[in-house]
Amino acid sequence: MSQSGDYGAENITVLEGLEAVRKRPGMYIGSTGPRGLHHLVWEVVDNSVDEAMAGRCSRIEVRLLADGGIQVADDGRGIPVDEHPTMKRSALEVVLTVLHAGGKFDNKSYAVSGGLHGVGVSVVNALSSQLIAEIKRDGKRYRQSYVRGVPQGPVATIGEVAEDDTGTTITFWPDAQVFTETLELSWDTLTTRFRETAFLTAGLEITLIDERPQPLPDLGVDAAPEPLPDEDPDPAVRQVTFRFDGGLRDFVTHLNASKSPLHSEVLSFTASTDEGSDEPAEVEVALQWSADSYHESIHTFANTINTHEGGTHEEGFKKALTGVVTRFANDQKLLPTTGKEKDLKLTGEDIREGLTAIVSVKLSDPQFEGQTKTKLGNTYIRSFVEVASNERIRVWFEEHPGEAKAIVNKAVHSARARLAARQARDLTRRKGLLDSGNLPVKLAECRSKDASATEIFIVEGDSAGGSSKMARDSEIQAILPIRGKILNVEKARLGKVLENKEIQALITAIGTGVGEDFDLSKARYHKIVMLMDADVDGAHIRTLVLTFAFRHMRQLIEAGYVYIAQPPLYAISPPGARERDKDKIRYAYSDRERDAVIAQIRNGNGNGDGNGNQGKIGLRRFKGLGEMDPEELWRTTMDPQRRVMLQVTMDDAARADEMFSILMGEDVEGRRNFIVSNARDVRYLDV
Ligand code: 0RA
Repeated sequence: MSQSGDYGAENITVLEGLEAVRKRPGMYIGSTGPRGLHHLVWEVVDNSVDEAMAGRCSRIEVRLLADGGIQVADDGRGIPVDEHPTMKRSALEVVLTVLHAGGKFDNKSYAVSGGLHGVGVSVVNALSSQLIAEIKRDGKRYRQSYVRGVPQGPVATIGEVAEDDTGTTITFWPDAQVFTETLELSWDTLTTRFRETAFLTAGLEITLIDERPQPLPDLGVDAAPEPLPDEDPDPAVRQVTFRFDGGLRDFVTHLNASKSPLHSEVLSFTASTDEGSDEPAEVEVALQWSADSYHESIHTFANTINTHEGGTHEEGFKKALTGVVTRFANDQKLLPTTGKEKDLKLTGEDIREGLTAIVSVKLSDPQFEGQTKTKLGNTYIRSFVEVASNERIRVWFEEHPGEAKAIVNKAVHSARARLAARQARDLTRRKGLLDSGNLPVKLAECRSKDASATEIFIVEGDSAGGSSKMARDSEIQAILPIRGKILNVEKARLGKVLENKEIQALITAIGTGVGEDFDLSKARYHKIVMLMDADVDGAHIRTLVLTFAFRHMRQLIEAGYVYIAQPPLYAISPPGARERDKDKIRYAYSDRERDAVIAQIRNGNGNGDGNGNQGKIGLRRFKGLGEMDPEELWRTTMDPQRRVMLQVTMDDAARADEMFSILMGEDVEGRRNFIVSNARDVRYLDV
């Protein structure tokens, strides 16, 4: 509390507020794990994005500093530094210390705001061991620094700049006392989010620069590890810039990159409520059907926040789409009127088969509902989006009759396939192929029949299946080995998917059924664990299984039943420790961790021999689960008392689905590269 000046009532309130945040960080940022850590970055960047949405900022640069700090710089107007009339302190200090002040302390500044998960930068400040704000405004450069939310002095003028040079730079160091689990930000999580933000804010340029030290090159270990297949061979500073002048149209084109469009032009439009409306809102939509895709992929956003659980904007859009296409089909007499198909009707799902769409709304008072607070609840948005979409899609259909007919024809095909699939499913059901009475032969069942206590490990290949069978606790752990490439579920309808033996085994073992027949209460295990090798094939098959679950067994993910096991990548034994000195072996789950463990042993913090002996450190790399003996697999990965597993969230599943759609094109090389560069990311899937 080195700040000069008196501490009046406001100060006490402020300190109490920050104290509350430090006491219960989870209440403000959800968790103190990796998710909460990333939340800090979103919070700061979203403030700059707000400035961009107000049309006042065109570039944001995010820098991951070598010392663990995160720097977010924008070229907006700069947070005002003049004295706030009631708070008797600079506006900057109010933003950084008063809960919920955010960038919106001056309500007129923004019509809409994305910082809506929106706890405000003051929360970031409270949870940072240090934070420095630098503002360029009115020809001057200002600076103020904080320690755990407490200002270290008033705002200081530290230099001059050109009158038109403005912007805000916030640099913060997440507090190790708060984020005890990890301080490591995931490159892939950050780039995914920033790419999305850039798509949603056309013209905004977002750059991410990673200055963190890369894994140490020479460790002097006895066996220098060859690079993993997913390891960047040139660990230079990573940097990427996202900017999409086409906004949502570019987003749709990106998502459909590996597909064949049914119509070349992306259908897109924007609409806003009338000037002076009580409930001002804007909607932006882009959509395109693909000829060779059989599922729908609708992504919705409210104030740039991904509304994974949908909500009123999605409902309004779907209703309009079904209405317009159905009316067009009827008016143009495109539906069969004779023969055994004369009663064929198009459902919304038929119409959305092969559709990729983005619906983005902006509004001033978004209500977020649902399990993960990612479902938009404002009812007026439903009719606003519906009316706007109705009109604009109808006009596009009238102006593009050829394309419109192709779209309707695709829907008719889908309706036929839906009826055929129902018959196929009935048949499959009659044959009992998906019944739990008919458990797959490859399943090594557990003894307990109490679903809430049991787990099933889905493992890849027979040899991994063998070790995990020996490793497991057969009372509560079942093993289902599945073979290699199960099936490309991207380009197949459910009916076709169900013919696949590996998929059948999976469904039967889980017990819930799929699609319309899904019944969560029939789940035979409450933990469904994917246990795959930490390599490209493992990542591939995990993505396949996740995508299948996302599309056809979604409630399984929503219920939190799906997990990813975390087998270690390395076993490290200190000098002198023999291979079988089990207690002394340390395990590492990433290259960085491997290096940290080795450094620790070298510095004598680990299990040295006490004589300063710098002998050889033993390093084993597990190329696959098959290389671990059963006891080791149990100890590191399967033992409920010791293992760490990632619970798959809808976010992860949606991302896997998206990744999958992009991957499954004909471009095999591009696909391989994508999997390789993302394989590492599975470790952060809970973010
Ligand atoms: C309120 C008013 C004004 C700017 C901002 C907030 C602002 C906040 C942030 C947070 C990160 N970057 C930001 N950039 C700007 C300016 C009002 C005016 O100049 O008229």
